Amino acid sequence: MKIYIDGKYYGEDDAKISVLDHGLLYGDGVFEGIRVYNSRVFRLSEHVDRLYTSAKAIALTIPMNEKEMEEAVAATVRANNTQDGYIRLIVTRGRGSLGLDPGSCDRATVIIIVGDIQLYPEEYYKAGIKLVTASTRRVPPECLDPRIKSLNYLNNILAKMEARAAGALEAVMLNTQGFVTECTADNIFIVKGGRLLTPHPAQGALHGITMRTVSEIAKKRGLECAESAVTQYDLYAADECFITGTGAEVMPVISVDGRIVGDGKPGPITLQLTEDYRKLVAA
Ligand code: PXG
Repeated sequence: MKIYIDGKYYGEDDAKISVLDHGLLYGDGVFEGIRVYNSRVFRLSEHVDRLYTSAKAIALTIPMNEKEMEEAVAATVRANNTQDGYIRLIVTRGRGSLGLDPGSCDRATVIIIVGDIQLYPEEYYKAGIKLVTASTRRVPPECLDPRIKSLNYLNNILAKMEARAAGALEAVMLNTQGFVTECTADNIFIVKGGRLLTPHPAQGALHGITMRTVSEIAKKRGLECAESAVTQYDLYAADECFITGTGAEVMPVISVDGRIVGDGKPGPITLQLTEDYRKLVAA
C-alpha cells in the first residue's frame, strides 16, 4: 500500500505523522471518504469540493488547489493499482505546539490512503438492516455545523456504540429538537405513498453525495423527492426506508426501534434504487 503524505508516498509501516499534529491532538481537520469503481474515482470533484468547503468553514488553508488535489488523489489510486476500493482523504491543521491555537501550525498535512471498505456484508443488501434510535443527539448546527465533515466523530461513534449494544448495525440520530437527522455515517430516506423524503440538511445532516446521487436517480424514475422535516413517527409509519452513504451505497432498512417497516422486507422502490445505484457506479 502506498500512502500519500504531503506529496510523497510511503509504505504502510512508514506512513507516519507527528504526534504534535493538531489532527491527532484536537481532531482539528477535515476528511472525505470516496469510492473507486472500475479504476474510476466516483464523484471526485464533488468530494474535493466538499473537502474545500469544510476546510474553508474552519479557516483551514489547504496548501494546494482543488485541481491539484484531484490529481493527487488520481495519482495515488494509480500508484496503488486500485480497481475497486476506498479512498480516505484527510487534511489536518498540521504540526503545532501543545495548546488549541491553530496559529502554531505552519502548514496543513495532506494524507491520501487508498484501501478497502466493506461496511455491510452483502447479504444485508437483500435482507435489509435494523436501525435503533440513539440517545446521543447529533451536535446541533448552532455548535458545529454538521455540513463540516470534520475529524471529530465522537458524537457519531457514541451513537454507533449504542447501535451495536442494541444488536443493530446503524443508529438513527435525532437533533436536539427531536427531529430525525441521519445515521452515524449515512443519510436516511423514507418512502411514503410513492414519494421519497429525507431530512433537510438544515435539520442537522451532512449533505451526502450518495444522497444527492440517489435523489437524481429517483427523479429520473419519475419519483417525487423532497428534503423536509422527518420525525420518528414518520420512520415508524413509512412504507419503505433506506440509508445512503459512500460506504453503504443504498441499504434497505426493515425495522426501526422494533417497528417493522412496510411488510418487513426491503420495499420495491428501495430495491430498484439499490440496483440503479450499482449500475450507475459501474457504468
Ligand atoms: N452522514 C455522515 C455523518 C457521514 O459521515 C454520510 C452521511 C454519507 O455521505 P456521503 O457523502 O458518503 O454519501 C456520511 C459519510 C466510514 C465512512 O469510514 C464514513 C462515511 C463515508 C464513508 C466511509 O465509516 N461517511
